[in-house]
Amino acid sequence: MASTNLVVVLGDQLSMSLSSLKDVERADTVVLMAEVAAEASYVKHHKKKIAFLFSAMRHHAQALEADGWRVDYIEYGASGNSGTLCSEIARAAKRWNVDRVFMTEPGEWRLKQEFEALKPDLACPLEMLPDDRFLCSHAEFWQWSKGRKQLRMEYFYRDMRRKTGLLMDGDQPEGGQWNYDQENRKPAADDLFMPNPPQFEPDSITKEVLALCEKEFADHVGELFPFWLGTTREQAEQAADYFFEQALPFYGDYQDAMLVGQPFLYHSVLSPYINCGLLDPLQLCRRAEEAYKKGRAPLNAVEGFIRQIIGWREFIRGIYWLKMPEYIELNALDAQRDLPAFYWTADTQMLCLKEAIGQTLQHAYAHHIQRLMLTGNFAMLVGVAPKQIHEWYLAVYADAYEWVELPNTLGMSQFADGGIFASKPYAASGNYVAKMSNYCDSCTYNVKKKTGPDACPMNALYWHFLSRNEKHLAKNPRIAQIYSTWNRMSDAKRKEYIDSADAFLQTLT
Ligand code: FAD
Ligand code: DLZ
Repeated sequence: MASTNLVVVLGDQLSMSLSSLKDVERADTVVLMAEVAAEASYVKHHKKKIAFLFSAMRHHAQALEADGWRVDYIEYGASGNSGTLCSEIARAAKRWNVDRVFMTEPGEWRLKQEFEALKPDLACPLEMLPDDRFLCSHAEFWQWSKGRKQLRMEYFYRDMRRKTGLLMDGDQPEGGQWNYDQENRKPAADDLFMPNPPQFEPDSITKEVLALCEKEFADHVGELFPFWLGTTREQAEQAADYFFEQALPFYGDYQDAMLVGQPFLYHSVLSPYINCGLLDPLQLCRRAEEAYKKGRAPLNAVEGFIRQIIGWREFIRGIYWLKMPEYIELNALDAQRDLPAFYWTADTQMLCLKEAIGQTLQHAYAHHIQRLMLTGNFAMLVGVAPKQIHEWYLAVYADAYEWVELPNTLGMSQFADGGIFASKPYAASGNYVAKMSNYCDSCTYNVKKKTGPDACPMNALYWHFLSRNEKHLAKNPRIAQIYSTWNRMSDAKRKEYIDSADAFLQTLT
């Protein structure tokens, strides 16, 4: 070999056309992939998430080899596995006596710092390349954000529509509107046909990984079996096919709906595959656009899906890299409560939370409204410390990586960043849950009652949250109206709410 390159491929970089692989020759290159204890345990990730990622990594290594790459794959139990990515890179650089180390930059600030710190310890240069699987580079987002008083996804999204040409009619949005969200708030009827994402039978690689996870991560959250996630690119494509055929047409209408026993509804359940690199987000958007053009899905569904990906997903990543490392420390509402124990067990009488957490423990999945308006809303109402709820979300979902999870949690769901990109807290009482779901119909608590031990706790907690945060929130024009309702109530009524919420909070462990 003339000069030897080591290309490091991380667990969420399972794309064949990664930037780090573009400018090197197969003959001069060793690809390093490593399953390491530090990444599996820096939060105690859901067992299914680790099994999914390790199996997807092993399958990806095979796909790279089939494509002519030489892969040095370090399994979790391999002798000499030092347990961290940095020390595995250092070991491999020595083992292969390489001249240069390349990698596509990691998705998390923490890792980027670790790799920067590794550079002086290596005998050769380490170069991090931009992750071009995203539409918007860090520099572009910084440029977009510069000088803006408010960072709002909607305006960023319009730029991404113009940039990609997705759903554009010349320089105008298809159908005359940029956003059809108003049409996307139908509650689902109990008897609606619900597609279920395809379930994949574990192959021998996955079975081996499942045995490993059962042994090594027994004390981690969540249920390993039944294991149904796809772990190859082909299976991820099958899951996408299924979504486009069965669910996309109704995706818009029922995007905010929730139903007992229905964890997936019309959501795509593609985020685990997108975030680890098995599916290409822009290609998915192009397929959705094609479905609209061929009359197979309505505009509100297709626009909604495309907005989540080129709008929210890109915007959230932009916020993460713009605001880290300070962002993770923010606690604008000074919330200090410990995360309630039932977040780890689903052992609660509140049916909405029992369902959302129960399916999370089972599938490592909950859809957006469950994350935002159930587990997120409740944590904010009771005042959970942002770092604790952040670490919970990062651990429990198969799609969770800090770059996407942190701003969604701290900013969107907890308002812990004081409104860097959300114009108001997503706070809601039981009323919202009753409107968008059928959870309340069979709940122990009565959503129509406002206070007292059998009233839905979220009703009094909602006012407790607003009352105790008045100094932070009362000036926000988007909730001024709610504060005037609160201030028009009699002292006795307000006291009843506060006492009822306090009584509930005292029972919360
Ligand atoms: P769909 O509803 O089918 O949406 C299609 C795709 O759009 C998703 O696959 C995803 O790639 C993208 N998307 C949708 N909403 C968002 C969003 N707000 N931010 C970024 N991408 C989005 N998403 C993650 O990918 N990882 C996380 O760790 C994560 N943590 C979250 C934490 C909280 C508190 C909240 C409120 C949201 C979080 N989200 C996260 C966003 C969203 O809930 C998930 O992307 C979505 O539920 C994934 O399921 P799906 O693939 O069925 O999504
Ligand atoms: C999430 C994760 C896990 C559980 N394990 C590994 C691993 O063993 N090896 C690896 O390269 N990556 C893993 N990852 C993903 C990394 O944590 C990921 O690259 C960062 O979260 C950056 O987004």
